[in-house]
Amino acid sequence: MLTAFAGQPAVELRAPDGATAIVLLHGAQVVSWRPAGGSEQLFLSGRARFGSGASVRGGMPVIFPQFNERGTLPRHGFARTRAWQLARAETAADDALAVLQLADDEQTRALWPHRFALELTVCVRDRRLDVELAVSNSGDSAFAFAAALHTYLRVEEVEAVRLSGLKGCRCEDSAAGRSCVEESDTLRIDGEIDRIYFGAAAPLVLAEGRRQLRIEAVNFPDVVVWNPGPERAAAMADLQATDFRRFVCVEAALVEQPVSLAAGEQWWGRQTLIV
Ligand code: TA6
Repeated sequence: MLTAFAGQPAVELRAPDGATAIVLLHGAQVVSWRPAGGSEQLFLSGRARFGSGASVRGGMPVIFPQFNERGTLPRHGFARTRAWQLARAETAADDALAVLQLADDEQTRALWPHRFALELTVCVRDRRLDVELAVSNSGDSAFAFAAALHTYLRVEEVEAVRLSGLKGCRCEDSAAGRSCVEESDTLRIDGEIDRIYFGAAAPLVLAEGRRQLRIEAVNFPDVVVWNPGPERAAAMADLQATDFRRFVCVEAALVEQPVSLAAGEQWWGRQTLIV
């Protein structure tokens, strides 16, 4: 159902079992997910900026075709700052889903000279959220891209969180500027963290007290874990100083080896969250 969220066009998904999600057309950004019988699972900053050209701080920004500053495009590419089209929204017997689309136009081609079509499918049911990104090359020459679902997971207190499933993964510690290998079974977030874990195969589990969130990904080989910590958060205009305590980003990502798509080819990747 089309609705408004923070004054912006959005689609609200409501499964028959009570699970809900809200997706902004701007950026095709999921900004809310409540599993059936549960509470909000995504963090959205009270100081988030909305509207034309904005990157909305929180929810699940879609990163495409560039990750962070690994290229010449604006940081994290342009998909998160563009208006997408709602192609379809429907409620079935046991789920609700929406499909949003973005295609190249003069502005994207001025930044990145390729013809593409993106489709984001968001599906809620019971205690799970599935988000699938499909990328098609609609032009006549190949292109390579990076992508991520930059998920802001809401937590009560970030220092109480434990993230498991990354042990043994090679990583790049962007905050410290060095390569690393994850040694711990359960990662704690006790300050700024900005790491890319490569080839993370296992499902991850984010635990906080008795709450557990399972994070699965298909075709997103990398995982980014980010929290700005107190100093960086204080310097960010679209976060309150203490907000770094209320989230950790665990991102399904395709960073180390961009995917190359020949003309007419398609790729897809999916992230599933289950409480
Ligand atoms: O995914 C982690 C990261 O790339 C960090 O380096 C951090 O700066 C963050 O994304 C947020 O980026 P943004 O452009 O949304 O401020």
